[in-house]
Amino acid sequence: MPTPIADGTVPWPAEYADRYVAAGYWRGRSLWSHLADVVARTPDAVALVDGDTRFTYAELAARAEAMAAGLVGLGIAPGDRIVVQLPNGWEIVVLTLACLRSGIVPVMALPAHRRHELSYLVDHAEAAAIAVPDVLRDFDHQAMAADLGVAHVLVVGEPAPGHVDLRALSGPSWDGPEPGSRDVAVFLLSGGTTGLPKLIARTHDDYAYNATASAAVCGIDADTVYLISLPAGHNFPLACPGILGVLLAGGRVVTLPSPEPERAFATIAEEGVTHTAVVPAVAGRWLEHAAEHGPLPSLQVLQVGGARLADELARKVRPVLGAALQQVFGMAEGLLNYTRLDDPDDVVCGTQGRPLSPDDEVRLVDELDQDVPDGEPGSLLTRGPYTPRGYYRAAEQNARAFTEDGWYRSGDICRRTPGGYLIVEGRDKDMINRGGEKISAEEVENLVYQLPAVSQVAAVAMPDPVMGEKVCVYVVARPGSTVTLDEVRESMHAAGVAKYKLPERLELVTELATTKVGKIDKKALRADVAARMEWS
Ligand code: OOB
Repeated sequence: MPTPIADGTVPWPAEYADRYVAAGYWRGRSLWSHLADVVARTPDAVALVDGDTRFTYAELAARAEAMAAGLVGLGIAPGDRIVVQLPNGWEIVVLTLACLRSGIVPVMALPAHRRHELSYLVDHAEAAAIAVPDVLRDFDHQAMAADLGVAHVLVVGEPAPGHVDLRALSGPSWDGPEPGSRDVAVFLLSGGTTGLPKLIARTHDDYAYNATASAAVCGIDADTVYLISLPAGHNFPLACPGILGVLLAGGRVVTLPSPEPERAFATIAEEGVTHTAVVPAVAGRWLEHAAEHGPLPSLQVLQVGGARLADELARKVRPVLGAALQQVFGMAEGLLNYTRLDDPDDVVCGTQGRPLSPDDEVRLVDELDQDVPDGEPGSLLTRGPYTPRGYYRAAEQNARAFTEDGWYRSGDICRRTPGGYLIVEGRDKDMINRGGEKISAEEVENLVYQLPAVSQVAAVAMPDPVMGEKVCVYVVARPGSTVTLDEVRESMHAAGVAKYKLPERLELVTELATTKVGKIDKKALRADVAARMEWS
């Protein structure tokens, strides 16, 4: 029997929960029940578009209910976990909704993940099942999944013997109870600062608020056509407002497997897409594409977040794409900041927004956790109605990542403007942000230490004009040995690590600079690699 989820979560203290209920943020209902309202109101409106596949709200709900029945029929019980590793398409939407209906909890992995990441997720979540594509971009996900020791492998595509065809999965109608509003709705993955990723348990109450309040500040309604092209397992395209926020507002979700500009522009034009979300690296590519091929007439709002958007790029969005920019500074752990659609240009282009909820608490503090004055950079701490108080089954990490009174230490260094907007200046967490994908330096270092010739290693961010940052490793080799970038990449690849985490530069050095207290001086290494790149 898997551990009951409630044994591994850190609930909000009762006084806060009561306050969030009283303020109307927590509505005491499951995400499914909110969707059911929309289905009842507009059963024939188109809810979901994936290429030639189009589902109305009634069809989408019927599919999700049938899939929920099929999952339960396989013996997967409410409260069990499914690791979801599907590319964008109707299947991931239906599976997620089937989970929200049944109380089975999806663990949102990414298509880029490999054996190293997935085996950890399967173990840590004690997953009963995994959902994968068959072969995607020449990689055999189904074969990988078969080796993970999970009871059920659900496949989009031709299932191998013993595996289940997810698309055909349905069961005799099942009318089990909906999950409770304080139950966990989804597990998101943390951005990665520790050796192993952490799971973030988002409840129905908090995630419904996250999605609906986000939809409100993005101007989402029944006329919205929202394109999802970032991996749907990320919080941003899933619920900020993303798939869930748009469906709960009665709008239309259009999915694409990637934000590649040619196809994205064609889809936006064909489907009359009004809103979409991208990371800065994609915004840059779209701006280049639009400069050559023209703007996107239907697009009203381009949300950009996940990494710092350069002010120069921000200023180009309106004139080049013809859409309003909305900056989003968010985290899977909760807190979301948005610029508002009626904010003046200098706010929209020069800040990363302000908190979504009146009850988001944000502190900017110095090394001693003392508040810094407005205008000064400080480390961001937060609590609020959609920011859980701890990671799932991670007591040791929680002691570091959360203060005793429940503030989440985001590791982001921000300044606050007099108007209450945040500007992200940097970070004090050991993470590399490669085009919005977060890579833990510690995780990379642990993997590089597997090479016998490595005596010492430090992974740091190096600047990259397209991705923003990439991974560079500084390596001290053992006496008489040497280490190459190819060897490092090959060994990580052989360990089944996601490709985006592989270092893209290696500096062989005789020693690593240290700080006064004897820690590796990563700041000095980041400055060193930036300088080396300028010269080369
Ligand atoms: C989003 O979520 P995560 O969990 O992948 O990453 C969170 C981290 C933040 O702590 C910050 O370091 C960075 O990503 N970040 C930004 C940013 N948005 C996120 N840094 C600078 N400027 C921004 N606009 O990335 C995420 C979750 C929900 C909505 C949007 C993004």
